[in-house]
Amino acid sequence: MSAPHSASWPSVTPPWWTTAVVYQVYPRSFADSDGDGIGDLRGLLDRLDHLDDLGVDVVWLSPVYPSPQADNGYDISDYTDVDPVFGTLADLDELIEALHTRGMKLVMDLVVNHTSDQHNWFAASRSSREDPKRDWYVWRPPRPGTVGGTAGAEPNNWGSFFSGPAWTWDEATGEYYLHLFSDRQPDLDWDNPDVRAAVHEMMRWWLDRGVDGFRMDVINMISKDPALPDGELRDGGPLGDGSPYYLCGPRIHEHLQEMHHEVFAGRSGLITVGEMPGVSVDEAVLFTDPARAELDMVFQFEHVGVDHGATKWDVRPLDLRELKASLGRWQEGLEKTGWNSLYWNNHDQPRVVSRFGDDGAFRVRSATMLATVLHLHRGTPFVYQGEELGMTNAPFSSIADFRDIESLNHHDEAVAGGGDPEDVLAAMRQVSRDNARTPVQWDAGPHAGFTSGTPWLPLNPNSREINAAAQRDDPDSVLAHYRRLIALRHEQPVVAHGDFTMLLPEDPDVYAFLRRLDDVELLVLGSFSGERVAVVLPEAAEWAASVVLLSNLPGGVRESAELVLEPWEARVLSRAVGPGQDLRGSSQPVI
Ligand code: TEU
Repeated sequence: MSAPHSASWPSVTPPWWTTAVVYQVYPRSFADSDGDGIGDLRGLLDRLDHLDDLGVDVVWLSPVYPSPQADNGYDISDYTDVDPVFGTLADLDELIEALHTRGMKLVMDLVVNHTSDQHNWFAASRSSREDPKRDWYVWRPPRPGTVGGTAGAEPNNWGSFFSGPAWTWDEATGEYYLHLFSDRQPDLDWDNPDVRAAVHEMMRWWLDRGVDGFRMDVINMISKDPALPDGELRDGGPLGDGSPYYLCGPRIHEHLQEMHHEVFAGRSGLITVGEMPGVSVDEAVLFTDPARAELDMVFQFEHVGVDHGATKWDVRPLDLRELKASLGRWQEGLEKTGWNSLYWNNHDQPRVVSRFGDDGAFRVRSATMLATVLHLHRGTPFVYQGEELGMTNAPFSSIADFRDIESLNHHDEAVAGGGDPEDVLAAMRQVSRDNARTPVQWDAGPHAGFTSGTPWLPLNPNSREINAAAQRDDPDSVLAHYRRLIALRHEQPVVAHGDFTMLLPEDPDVYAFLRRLDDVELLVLGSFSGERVAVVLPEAAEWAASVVLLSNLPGGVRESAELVLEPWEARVLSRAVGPGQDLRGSSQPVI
């Protein structure tokens, strides 16, 4: 077999993470060892066999740092310790070692656009205008001619991600502080070199402790336009969209290059991924160009916005053509330089089988189809806990079932603004982040084996049917299919490094593409339909003698030359191509 090559690394061996699969653990909902109803590190340590068995290479751990938990740990009050609700630093050290012993790596969540309002830094900063840490955060006086603390006196009109203005008035010191998320999450001022140095030092401390990299929370928001201009008004309301002034702001590349130099340079075996709402393909190329030494990959948001209307709460039906156009554009844009991450799910997104699949009659089939399509793209796939079991959205019955700050604030705001509470709840059932956060379903027992106590968020009642124990030895399970997909990436260089060509962009039901590396070509087909569909491929004849590498039909691989797909079928075909043939199998030589 020829050595894998890649356009991004033409003359060197591609980095290890180009063939890796990452598994995200949201610790609160993963496994509870002590019966308090909240998952913890010892719970995770007890379940490492599950990850080993799946075959993943990396675990990304959502925040376990001390936190008042206003945003489930994305509000950190101490960057160099572990919250007692999750365990101790010693437990974390044990986790690092246990993962390393099993050949897996650990990625920590780095949340440094903001801290908790309970962080010492913010306590000092808000203590007085003269405090040395005052300018570690973004403080501003009221808008000229207004009285601080009254409506409209905010320094600008930006809205926050979690409803309401992005500014909170501090009566004691007579200024406002900026928070792009909740008022419990004040934004750090990255223009201040002391802030940057403190973050770099903390990151080195974790790497020295043995962690293998970071997933960087909203890292494209750290550089703000220093003028903090008003944004365009949203829907006629008083709040404006500040995103042009804080997404990929003026010093973002400088900050990331400095971070790379201060933290990562001279170390090896690491992985960095920057979470970047609103990032464009062109920006992503810059962030992930190895020659620029910024990040290894980014999480972009375009493909998880295809079913959004004016906001995420206005859900639109999926148009498969839009999804293909988006993911295809990212494949193409990062083909020569840079690298993609691939994901359907994380702790902020509704469950993909409920969102883009059919979580009723075709749950297993559609979950495995979606997994196949995603994992056969070029990039590093991320699996979110429970996705490998085909876990679904939850049937929340009332507002009392929700816990997420974004959902609760949205509900209050929408209902106060005259929205029908039933309509507001209906949208929340579809898109609330709590859908992703119901506890992992380990077995058919009480609380699905997640806890012996009362779970912090109700379990999905379908845990009796959908759980890990039921799937472990079933070759037709979603779990077994994820195992096969992960193995395929490890074993077949074409999956990790092959070129990507989208086919049938206008087909409303079929997702089809080619992958090609040297003399191997794959045809990947996925049906997004509950009916049988014919795949009308001009090149169909060339695939008549191909091998079925992977299928999601019961019984697995089967003979299948006819290009008709069963409901929600996924099929990966493989064929050998001569060196003189181009991607579409014509006899023209490749230039
Ligand atoms: O999320 C970034 C982000 O933009 C979120 O607002 C996300 O897009 C939103 O939930 C979708 O509606 C990160 C974390 O992943 C999220 O859990 C945190 O709440 C947020 O940052 C603040 O740290």
